[in-house]
Amino acid sequence: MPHNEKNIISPDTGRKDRRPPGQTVIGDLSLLHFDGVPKFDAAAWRFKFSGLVGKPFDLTFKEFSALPMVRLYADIHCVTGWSVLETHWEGVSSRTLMDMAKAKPEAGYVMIHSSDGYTTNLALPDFLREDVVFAMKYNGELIEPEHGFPVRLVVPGLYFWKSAKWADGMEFMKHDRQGYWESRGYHNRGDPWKEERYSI
Ligand SMILES: Nc1nc2c(c(=O)[nH]1)N[C@H]1C(S)=C(S)[C@@H](COP(=O)(O)O)O[C@H]1N2
Ligand SMILES: [Mo]
Repeated sequence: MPHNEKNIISPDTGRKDRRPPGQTVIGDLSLLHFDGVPKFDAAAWRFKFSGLVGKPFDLTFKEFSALPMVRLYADIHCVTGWSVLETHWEGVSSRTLMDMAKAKPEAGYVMIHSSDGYTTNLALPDFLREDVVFAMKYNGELIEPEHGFPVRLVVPGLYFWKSAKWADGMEFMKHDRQGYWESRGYHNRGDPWKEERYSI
């Protein structure tokens, strides 16, 4: 993996109290997904750019793996009440992929798609925060299959359901649309510092 030497420190790690309201700090990520772990086939895998982009296109696994990588230091907060502090990730910045996408000016939202059928929606200002990374490594190792190998989105500033595992596409949208959990009662945005847990 090429490396542009960039180290990103998630701004929330600079807070005096790094534990958001109602959260309990645990040692490592628990495991949560709505369905099984999708099979990965390096030759067939594609990362897809769709919706309001100049022209829809895909990256192969080889092409994705050759993109410039950054390191991310961040805390993770799950809506079910656990937090993991001091996690290390390595991957492609959302801003790098945004530049490649050439999204149309009317695009205001992005839907992240995953190979297990999972989706999650983000407003572009949240998606383009400096600490949003499509990670390939967690704590120095390739991400384990059940935690999202080969590529998992990490959005430290929002509850962890926004951090789509097995991410394989970005769809740019003019109007917001709800993803898997957002359409099942989770909050549309999910800021842990405001306890935006559920919408019902
Ligand atoms: N593709 C996919 N990504 C997903 C999910 C899922 O079901 N499918 N679950 C989300 C939820 S609700 C949580 S809490 C985290 C859990 O990540 P972990 O299993 O690595 O701890 O993944 C998020 N990303
Ligand atoms: Mo979750």
